[in-house]
This record gives sequence, C-alpha cells and structure tokens, in this order.
Amino acid sequence: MVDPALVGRNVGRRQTEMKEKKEELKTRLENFRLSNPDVKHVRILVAGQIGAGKSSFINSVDSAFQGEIVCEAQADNLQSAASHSFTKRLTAYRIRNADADLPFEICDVMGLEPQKISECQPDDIVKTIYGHVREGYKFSEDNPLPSDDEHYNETPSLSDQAFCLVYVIDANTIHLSADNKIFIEKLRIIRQKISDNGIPQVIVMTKVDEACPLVSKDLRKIYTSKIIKERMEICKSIVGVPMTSIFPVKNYHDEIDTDDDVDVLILKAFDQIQLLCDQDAAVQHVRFFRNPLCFCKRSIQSESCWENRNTWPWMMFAIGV
Ligand SMILES: Nc1nc2c(ncn2[C@@H]2O[C@H](COP(=O)(O)OP(=O)(O)OP(=O)(O)O)[C@@H](O)[C@H]2O)c(=O)[nH]1
Ligand SMILES: [Mg+2]
Repeated sequence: MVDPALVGRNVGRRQTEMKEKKEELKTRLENFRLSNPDVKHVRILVAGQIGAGKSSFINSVDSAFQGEIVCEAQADNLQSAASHSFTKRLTAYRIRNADADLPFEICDVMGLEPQKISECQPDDIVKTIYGHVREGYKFSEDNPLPSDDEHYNETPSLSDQAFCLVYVIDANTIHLSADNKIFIEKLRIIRQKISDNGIPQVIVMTKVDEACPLVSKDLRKIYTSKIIKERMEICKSIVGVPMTSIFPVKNYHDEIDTDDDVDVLILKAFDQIQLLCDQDAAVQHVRFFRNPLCFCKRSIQSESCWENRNTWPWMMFAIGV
C-alpha cells in the first residue's frame, strides 16, 4: 500500500522543481542582451504545414513569458485539417514579459499547402528568411512576391533577416508520410535554397498531447513516450535535422491558465533557438554586412540548456512506456 502522504510530497516536490526550472529558463532568456546597436532584435521565422500550430507556438512563447494566456497571433479555431492557411500575412510578433519588450521577434507566415506542387511558397519563405519581405505582405499560393512590389525590400537590414528557421511540425500527422509528399518536397526546396547560408534550423514538434494518450494525461511522460520518440525520428528523416534540434512541445490552445509543465517545454525549445541565433549572429554579419562589429551576446553565458537536454529524455526513451 503506497503511503498517500508520500505520494503527495513527491508531487509537491516535482511541482516545485518545474517552477524552479521555468524561472531559471525565463531569467536566462530575459537577460539576453544585444551588444550591437544596429541589431534591434533577433528575428526567428516559423514555417510549416497548414494548421501545424505555428501561430499557437508564438502565442505559447508569449504566454510562458507573460504568465497568462496570450492570443496575439490569430490561431485557427478549427481542429480539423484545413486546406488553406488561416494565417495569410507576414506578421512579426515582439515577445514580451510582464514588464517589457524582450529582444526577440517571431515571424508568422502562411502554412505550406500540402496539395499543390509549386515553388512559389518555398520561394516566398526563403525571401522572408533573407529579409526581402516586408511585414503585412499577403502571401499567395500561386505567385511569389515580385521584386517590384511595394512589399519587396531590396536592402534588408540585419534585423530584417531571420537568425533561425523553425520548422513547426504536427506530431499527430507526420507519420502519415504518404499524404505528406508535397509538403516534404516543399521543405526540401527551402532547405536546398538556404543550404549555402548555414542558417540554423530546428524543429518544434507540436500537438504531442494528441499524438500520445499517455502524454495527453501527463505531459512529463513526453520524456519516456515511445510514440513521441518515433515521431521525432520521422521528423529527423523527413526534414534532415538531428534529434538534438527537435523539440517536442504542447502549445496552449484551449487553456485559460498557464501551466509550468507546458511552459518548461516551450521555454526549453525557445532557449535552444536563442542559443543557435546567438551563434549564428556572428556568422550573419560576415554573410550580409562584412561588418566585424555585428554580433549578439548573452549576458549570462554560463550553463546552456543544450547540455541539460542531452541528459534528459534520451536515456529515458530507452526504457519505453
Ligand atoms: N491539441 C493541440 N492542439 C494544438 C496545438 N497547437 C495548435 N493546436 C491547434 O491546432 C489548430 C491550428 O493551430 P494554428 O496555430 O492556427 O496553426 P498554424 O500552423 O498557424 O496554421 P495556419 O496559419 O493555417 O497555417 C488550432 O485549432 C490550435 O488550437 C497543440 O500543441 N496541441
Ligand atoms: Mg497561423
């Protein structure tokens, strides 16, 4: 017979640990400082299939920092698969905490349409990565942004360019790869077009709650779920990024309050994205400006989540559930 008092104590201890972890991640990210006055913010671009949870991920990052549910980026209310992207225009969202703006901006773009083979959407995403697309541009499924359009920015600044490309992938549907051929081809085109550039690429794998019933009941089972590990492996082979750059998360989608377990996963993913942006910033100045003073620096450099991450889920996946 398990002692209920002992169970209660363990639950309490775990909750405290998660709260501390969350605060540690938040503090580290809030202390991120840009050392180059020419760089106003670090820009991150999210891309992925229609309905994968791109806009919800942006809201989830904002919610984790603000400590309350934020719905700045309009997410689709329908859970069913849509054939057209709910997000149509390029919009940059500044991430802020309860007190101030943080130096991060996440750009939301239209979802990649899985039915039609065309280079148009990948082209526009690549242009957005390089900073050629101005905010407010309404993406078209058929015609890429022409260079004489008012939304075309011929001379992007460093702040207009993306420091990291985040593929947002739905854990719930990625295994249905037969239906994903066009989507996979579009990702391949994007990767090919930016391959010389060396921009960091990561995957945020969403909807883990829908993909695995155990994770749906207890988010901490994400560390041991065979289903989640299998879906991450599919992401790895489809997109071609290493397992260490794939972050399973659950977005806020119908909650009314934030939750430490959800926040920790979101902030871990975002912390790693920032770390990669930071490393990329030094390369970016050579790539675009040849200005030796261009770089960003974390004010707290000490421990990185990267090392932590290598120890948390991977060994435990071997145990299986
Ligand atoms: N259960 C669950 N639902 C989610 C999650 N993330 C997003 N959703 C839901 O999935 C649907 C699509 O989410 P969006 O954020 O609009 O997806 P999107 O990628 O921005 O879609 P488009 O703008 O149409 O390309 C919405 O109904 C969300 O509430 C998640 O992690 N878990
Ligand atoms: Mg959207």
